[in-house]
Amino acid sequence: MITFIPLTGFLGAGKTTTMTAAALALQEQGRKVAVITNDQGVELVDTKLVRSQLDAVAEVTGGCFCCKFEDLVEAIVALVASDDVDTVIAEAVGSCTDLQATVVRPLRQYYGEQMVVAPLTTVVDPLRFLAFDRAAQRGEPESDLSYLFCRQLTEADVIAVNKLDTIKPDKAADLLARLRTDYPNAAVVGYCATGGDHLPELLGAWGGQPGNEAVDLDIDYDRYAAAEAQLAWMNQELDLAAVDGSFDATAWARAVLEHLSTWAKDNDSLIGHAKLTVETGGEDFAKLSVTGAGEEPSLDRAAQSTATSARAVVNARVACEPDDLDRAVQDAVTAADQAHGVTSSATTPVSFKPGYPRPVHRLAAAGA
Ligand SMILES: Nc1nc2c(ncn2[C@@H]2O[C@H](COP(=O)(O)OP(=O)(O)OP(=O)(O)O)[C@@H](O)[C@H]2O)c(=O)[nH]1
Ligand SMILES: [Mg+2]
Repeated sequence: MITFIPLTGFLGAGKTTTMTAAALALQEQGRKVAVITNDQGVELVDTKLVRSQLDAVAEVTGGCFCCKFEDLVEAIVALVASDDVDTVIAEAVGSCTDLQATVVRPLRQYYGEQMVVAPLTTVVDPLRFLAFDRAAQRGEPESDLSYLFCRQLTEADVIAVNKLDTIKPDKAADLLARLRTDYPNAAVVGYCATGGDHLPELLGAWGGQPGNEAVDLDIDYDRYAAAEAQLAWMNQELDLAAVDGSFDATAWARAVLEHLSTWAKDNDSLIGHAKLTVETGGEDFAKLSVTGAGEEPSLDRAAQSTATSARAVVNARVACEPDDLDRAVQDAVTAADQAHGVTSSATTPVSFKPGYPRPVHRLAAAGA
């Protein structure tokens, strides 16, 4: 019997970081853990980063778990068969919701003899929560993105409040208390995936009872689809070459994301998550992210050496029109090229908007 641990949560909340940290911690305890990343595109920054830290990694690409349910099952089966795995942690696309009905229940119902499905865990960035909350306090009508964010919280069996290092301890305590009151069906855990603080509490919560197993989520698919479609989606590859000698790939990546972050702030466009890897040859690569308009990029991995040539991959979800995101990234790349002595050429286009979510299965709670 294997254990399957499903993670959901808004873009950039820290699902990949949590999944990796949890996998390493569980491996220390003697478990054999694999992870599954998931995105609409095929060239995933998340997969690249996780593969540098873990052996057993699979990806479901070209759609979310609910629309690619059979691909998810195939990925689990293949991991278990080839790597002798006993635990699989999987992160859903950050703009996805209704996973109790479309993924968790179908897995329990159709594959319950082969796997135990752990409580559905929604990873939350406290600053994102507080930003949506401030808009509500100001009396603004609930945006579709805020609606989506709220559905992800409502269906959680475990609310995993990550990035506790980014807010003051008294604010963190208030937030956890408030979430416990507002979402009484969920176990609420605060932790820090990058530093590891309180991670054991999250692992412990995965052994608990799923409080929302028997509850149907009240969800309006038109609003959910509208929220998903607000976020243009980019997966772009670029070939980079130094104009003269070599260049600093980490600094180039930082310049691209800084430029994009500033553009998003000036245009009042929410950044869900913009992430970038730059491979400089062999196993060496840089990876940076930005998860809010106007925010500084965070460095997840620096390149070890300067490069004469490199290959970059950009994955971005930003609330704007796809053409605008294309132009913004192009401008950001041009600025970074000029600042760091690089010529670059994009080898793949372009941004798009995701279609209407059409889950393969959608099961009501037993007895509902
Ligand atoms: N300060 C801080 N940053 C964190 C923490 N956990 C994750 N991050 C950073 O947040 C950024 C996004 O993290 P990811 O793990 O990629 O987030 P995600 O939810 O998988 O993002 P998507 O898959 O794009 O939805 C990265 O730069 C991480 O390093 C944390 O505990 N503290
Ligand atoms: Mg991720």
